[in-house]
Amino acid sequence: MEILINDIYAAILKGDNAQTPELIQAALASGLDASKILNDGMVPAMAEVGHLFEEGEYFVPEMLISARAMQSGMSILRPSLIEQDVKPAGIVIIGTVKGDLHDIGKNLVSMMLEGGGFQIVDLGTDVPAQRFVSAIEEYAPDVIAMSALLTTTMINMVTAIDAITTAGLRDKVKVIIGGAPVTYEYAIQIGADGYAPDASRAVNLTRSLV
Ligand code: B1M
Repeated sequence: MEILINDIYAAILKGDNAQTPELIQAALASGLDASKILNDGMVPAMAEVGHLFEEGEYFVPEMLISARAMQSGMSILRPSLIEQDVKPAGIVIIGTVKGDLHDIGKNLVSMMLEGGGFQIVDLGTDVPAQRFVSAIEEYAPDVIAMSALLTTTMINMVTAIDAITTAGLRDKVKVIIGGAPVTYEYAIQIGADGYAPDASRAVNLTRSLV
């Protein structure tokens, strides 16, 4: 049993997109608990990926490859998790703000958060302020995560936070922001609850807020 968990950990760490789902299938077939596979194999593997990225041993491509293996594994594991009613670490709504079509970084943040055990609702790109509001009403998330890659669209984070406040929902969610032009100072300035410079730190930040 332990061998399978360790194998799953190793497969995700090296980003083996073919082996990861096969091993998870085998682990489930051998009677291993879905939550054990997730919490003892998959989540620690992604945490290590984040650690290696922060240490400068992994770069964005390695992180992406591991995150894809994690996602392939999740597609096998998800039905069993739902069946067992395993609760996520929290619900995160993520989107790239209005006017902005960049989604590579946002998708990476989303994948790493899923790897961290969070349930993700991805609103995509070019997300209008009111869509964040309606998504809060629909999904009751713990965190709203906004991404922007353009200096001209960063301002739409303010518009979104204002809309959330006007709707009377600001005290119901934490707001985190990120993206190449965004800074910690900007997060403070616009009244966000946090800023992360990369996908790995976005997971740590989200954990600290939930
Ligand atoms: Co665009 N683009 N682009 N582009 N593009 C940039 C951002 C730019 C810096 C290039 C340049 O001029 N040097 C520049 C912005 C300049 C500025 O605003 N200061 C720029 C421009 C100008 C434009 C257009 C306006 C070009 C034009 O049409 N004239 C146009 C705008 C379109 C629009 O959005 N309305 C445009 C279009 C495009 C493409 C469509 C061609 C394509 C996007 C494809 C896609 O995303 N599906 C594209 C690309 C690929 C880039 C560059 C080359 C790469 C961005 C990327 O994916 N990086 C970029 C130049 C660059 O960054 N070197 C550029 C890899 C990714 C993993 O990193 O997204 O930074 P990043 O995400 C990181 C962190 O930022 C952080 O974590 C991620 C991973 O660790 N992070 C978060 C991101 N979101 C986060 C959220 C968080 C926390 C962390 O919490 C919520």
